[in-house]
Amino acid sequence: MIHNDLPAIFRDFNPIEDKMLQVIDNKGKVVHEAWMPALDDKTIIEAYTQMLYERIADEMAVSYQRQGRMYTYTPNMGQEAIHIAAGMNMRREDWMVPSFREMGTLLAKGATMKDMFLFYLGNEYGGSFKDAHHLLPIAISIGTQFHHAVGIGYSVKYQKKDELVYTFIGDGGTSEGDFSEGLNFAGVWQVPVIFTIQNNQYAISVPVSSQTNSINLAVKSVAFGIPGIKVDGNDFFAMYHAYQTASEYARSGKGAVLIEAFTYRRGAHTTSDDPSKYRGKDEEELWGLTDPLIRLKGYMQDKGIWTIDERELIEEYKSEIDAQFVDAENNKSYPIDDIFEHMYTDMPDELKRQKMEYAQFLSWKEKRR
Ligand SMILES: Cc1ncc(C[n+]2csc(CCOP(=O)(O)OP(=O)(O)O)c2C)c(N)n1
Ligand SMILES: [Mg+2]
Repeated sequence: MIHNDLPAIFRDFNPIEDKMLQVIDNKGKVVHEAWMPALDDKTIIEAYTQMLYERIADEMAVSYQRQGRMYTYTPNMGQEAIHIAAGMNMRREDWMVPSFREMGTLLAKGATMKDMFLFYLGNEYGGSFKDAHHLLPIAISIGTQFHHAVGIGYSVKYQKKDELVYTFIGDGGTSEGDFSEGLNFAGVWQVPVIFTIQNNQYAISVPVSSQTNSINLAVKSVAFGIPGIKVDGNDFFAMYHAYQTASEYARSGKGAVLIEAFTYRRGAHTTSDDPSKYRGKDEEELWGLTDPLIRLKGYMQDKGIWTIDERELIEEYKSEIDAQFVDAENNKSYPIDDIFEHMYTDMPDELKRQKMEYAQFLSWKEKRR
């Protein structure tokens, strides 16, 4: 049962009525003052610079892949408002259980671009985020992270710890069994988990209209008895407000929340994908007008609080990110054990066999040199 003293936004934006929480329009003008989160100018500027950093890092990652210096990469362009709003609401003790398209949130949680690059370079050190606190590895198998998230949520609640769990999934991921299993578990046990569906309109080439017959994705929360809300995912203020309210709700012991962040994947699914095969330029241009960076900058310019030389800042970011990439490129080796350990306390025989086979393969390769 959903608690009666539900925060107002969950009533005012009831997903059954297909309403969407929005604070600013495409130009950054405030259209719903009532939902504007109380943030000082410094925090707003900080949010924009974090979004800009993620955008630049993303562009550079695509470029390294195109230069043949990195393997497949999953671009984040267009989804930065979600990532940074989530990151800014997370406390050190909160858990982040990622999917694979939340780079800005990972950075906010203490991962570095070097960690990200190592992951995309196929290095076992990448993606384990050993130096970040309460950050789980990237989950490529769609939906699996939901089980980990609710398991941690259960443990946190059982131990009466003041910790929240944030987890992410894509629109396509909502068709996986793990999605429903995770939400059902969260509803039954009222675990402190904040689920975000990044509805970026596509699962590779499959549009969300072919993914579900529901009026939206937030409405799926109703069946599991947890509050849900659809939010303009390209509106930093709306996302911030949603995360702030959801985290207060979950922290007060009332259980989980489902947020559908309505957004658009402006780039390709991965660097091996060509979106022009399944969507038109017109659609891309229309969504381009809702870009989260343009909107937040519009807001700051209207208010006269954006005085930084952006070109200079971008150059600064670029050289810092490039240094981290070169560092990752030069950090190629890792112990073979790292590939096979960390999953089981006692390694099963099948894994032991694979490890031996791989060691033999490496020594065969070495001899051929
Ligand atoms: C269990 C599983 N099935 C299939 C895939 C291949 N796959 C990788 S990404 C993807 C689409 C995911 O779409 P969505 O959930 O909308 O997330 P997005 O990529 O748009 O962020 C698929 C089918 C996978 N990684 N895992
Ligand atoms: Mg998607």
